[in-house]
Amino acid sequence: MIDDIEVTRKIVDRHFREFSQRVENDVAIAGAGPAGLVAARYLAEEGYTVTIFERKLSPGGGMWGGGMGYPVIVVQDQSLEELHKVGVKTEEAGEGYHTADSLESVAKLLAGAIDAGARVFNLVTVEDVLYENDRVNGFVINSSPINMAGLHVDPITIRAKQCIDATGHDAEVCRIVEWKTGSLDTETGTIMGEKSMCAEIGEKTVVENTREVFPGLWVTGMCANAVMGAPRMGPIFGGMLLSGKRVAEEIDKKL
Ligand code: 48F
Repeated sequence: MIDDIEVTRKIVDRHFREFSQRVENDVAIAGAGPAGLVAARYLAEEGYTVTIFERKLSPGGGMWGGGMGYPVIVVQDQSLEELHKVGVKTEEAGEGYHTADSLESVAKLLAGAIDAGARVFNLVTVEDVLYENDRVNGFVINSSPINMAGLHVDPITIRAKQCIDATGHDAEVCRIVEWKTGSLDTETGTIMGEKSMCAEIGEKTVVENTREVFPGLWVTGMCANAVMGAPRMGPIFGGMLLSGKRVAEEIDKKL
């Protein structure tokens, strides 16, 4: 016999047990796009407690839709390994390009992060940072449905030794930190703003721009280019994957 109340109890018990284990983390990541997922996998593989908070129901960010909704992504020779490591099948397309199914890519990057031990909480929006000892020391989070409805409900807070802004084009966490502290470690001290499409430059700079922009706060993926004033790139994802790897390597040196 199935007791509906037992089903409820099992969900509530497990969720709050797991959530309670993640209120103190080694690394917290805002956004489960490709950069955040790759960073989470590498850091979790090193044995760190890593939690991703993703605003939407589905992790994966801009990768699901490939280019203009055609579910195919492109990567270059240098980043091919990052897809193969999680078992994504790729097709050689000539001149150093490779293609992959965008749905398979998201599914396997997500599975790779979870299998390595990272925890993803979806439907959670990072709306501020925990600011302690002159550094970012965690995230202030709220339920996305509460946030989207504009309800006046106070958020809750989680702590992390290092925090990553992987929120993509909008650089949402950096925007909050810029607004509330008045300064980021960029050329201008502010968010410099994403530039128009140029994959040739954007794919390189997204890796170079992956770094700590405020004590305790790192940027990865499209957020790194948005903060540093570098170009966007289209549905070519090598830079996102390599940026996720880079932020994990840099944070590993700090922890
Ligand atoms: O946008 P997104 O995929 O960022 P990314 O990992 O990759 C960029 C590419 O998809 C693409 C591109 C490729 O060349 O340029 O745009 O840098 O994923 C960002 C994720 O962050 C979530 C958002 O829903 C998405 O899944 N997100 C954004 N703001 C918040 C957030 C927030 N405040 N709290 C939690 N999640």
